[in-house]
Amino acid sequence: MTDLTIQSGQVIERVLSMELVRVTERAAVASAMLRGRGNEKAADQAAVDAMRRELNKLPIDGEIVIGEGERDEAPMLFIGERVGNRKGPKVDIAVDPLEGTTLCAKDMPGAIAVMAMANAGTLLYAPDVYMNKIAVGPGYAQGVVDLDASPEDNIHAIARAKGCKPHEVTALIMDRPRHEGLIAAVRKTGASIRLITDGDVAGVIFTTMPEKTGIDIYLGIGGAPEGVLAAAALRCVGGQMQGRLILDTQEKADRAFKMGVKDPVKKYDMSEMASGDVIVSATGVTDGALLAGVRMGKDVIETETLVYRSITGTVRRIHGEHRQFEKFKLD
Ligand code: VTB
Repeated sequence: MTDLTIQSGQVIERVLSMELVRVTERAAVASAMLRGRGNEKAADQAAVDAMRRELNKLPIDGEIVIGEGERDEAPMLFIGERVGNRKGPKVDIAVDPLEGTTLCAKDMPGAIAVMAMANAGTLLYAPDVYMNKIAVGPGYAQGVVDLDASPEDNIHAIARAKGCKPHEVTALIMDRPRHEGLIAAVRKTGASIRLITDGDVAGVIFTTMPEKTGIDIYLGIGGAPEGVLAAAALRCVGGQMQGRLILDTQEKADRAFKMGVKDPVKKYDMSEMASGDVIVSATGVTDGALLAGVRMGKDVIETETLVYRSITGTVRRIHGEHRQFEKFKLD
């Protein structure tokens, strides 16, 4: 067994966390080169290509379990694709090479490149459907909020736990017509709502650093793949999250079933979405409350990355200065 080897049940060797930083850094820089050009597809493709290239250099035997889509629709980083040099441990990989393609295309805050790596078979194989989610950061009693409780009850519970009034609570919700009722219910409590247009992986992670982001609770419906990535990050720092897939057509239910979802209405806890040792890396593409975006200097490209490890709960914020620009081209 080499230092980089993971055997099932063993700790993901920590040296790999730096390798993941490289992967999301490259994806972030590749998409940042197309930031603000109004072309979501091109920015996403650049991130996908860079991420795939870097993943394939890693000493792992990886399988994409959360990716860019199904095999026939997504030519790269599709669900089931094998990545890595096959010489290392078997791992599950979840990727969102450019989370917030619209944010990147419009150079709006909050686009990130993000991925998670875990022991094989430990990440939820979520189909590309919506997920109803609720999340709070660390420091609360287990079960303080619940996906099945009313928004009003959840806001009051958080206020009680914080020892404050509901109007001192801030919830983060995606700005969508489907959230009209949710938004009205939260507003009725007096709580403040920060609406975001996209990017709820970062939105959920905001709850883990309320002193920096001002967010106490995430509520609402976003992508299921994004839910698993967020759950993986939260597991590392000890927040709480629940999610339920929205399988509102037979086609979605069938697709989920094929991916192993036996109970279509199951409420997943964070530790069921990411049950093994996991490493999560996220690099900023555009500036945001979580991470600074890529800075394109004349001689230096700067990146900011957060890397999380569940085994120790360590979070590192890594400032990268990249000087060999040719490295960001095809290699
Ligand atoms: C969600 C959210 C993502 O896109 O998937 C969203 O989780 C799509 O939702 O963070 P809509 O269909 O309502 O637009 C993101 O915001 C970005 O990929």
